[in-house]
Amino acid sequence: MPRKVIIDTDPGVDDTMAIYFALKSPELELIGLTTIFGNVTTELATTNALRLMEIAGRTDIPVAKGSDDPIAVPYSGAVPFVHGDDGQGNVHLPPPTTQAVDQSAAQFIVEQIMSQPGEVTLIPVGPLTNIALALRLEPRIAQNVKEVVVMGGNALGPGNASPAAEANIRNDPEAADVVFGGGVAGDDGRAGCDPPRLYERRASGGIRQDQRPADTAYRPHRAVLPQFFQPAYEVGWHLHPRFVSGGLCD
Ligand SMILES: [Ca+2]
Repeated sequence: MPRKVIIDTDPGVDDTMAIYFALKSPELELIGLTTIFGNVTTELATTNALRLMEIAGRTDIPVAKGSDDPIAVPYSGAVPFVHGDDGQGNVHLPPPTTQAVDQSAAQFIVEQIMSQPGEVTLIPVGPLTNIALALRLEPRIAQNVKEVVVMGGNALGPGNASPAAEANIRNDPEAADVVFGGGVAGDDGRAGCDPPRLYERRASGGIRQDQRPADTAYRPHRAVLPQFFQPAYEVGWHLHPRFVSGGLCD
């Protein structure tokens, strides 16, 4: 039985890879995308998410639009130098013909988790705003979600958004505070351990050194390619815990 997952996303070339990785993984059933600001505005993230489902021929998978702003402050703006003006590497594909569902991302997350208790895994690969809003809307999702696999946080290495901060947490630290303090625990009780697991490896130089040639190839966008792979790493870690080695929690 494949695991049901919701990817909360701000596509983003990197998140695009993660979403398609999930779609092609028989171990997972992608039951929805929820969108959030980050690489691009929430509006553009929603446009991109809808288009990705159309390209994949999976318009049966609902897309729910998320919050336009962090919990406490206005959105600081897109970062087109990373993923292009369109968030997809400046490929400027036609707009989607489908629309987001008539539910907010937080409402969608709550409905899915509460209607399928213990079955739904959240994979947020952007700021944690939607997850925090869902927790505020229905705190019991903390006990009814199967697992939350977060791409965020920076425990042991330099940040990618400041000398110390990782972008997804930095883009809404108040939301991260709500989520990490919200009583969400995985079925093995190791909630909060996974971002350090990833970032310890990144900080060790393993990922950066491995991907250096590709990083150079992507220089027109001045991107750091390992960041493009990290959301896919999140999905991969969920499939196979040893997909990413090392970490604080072993
Ligand atoms: Ca992302």
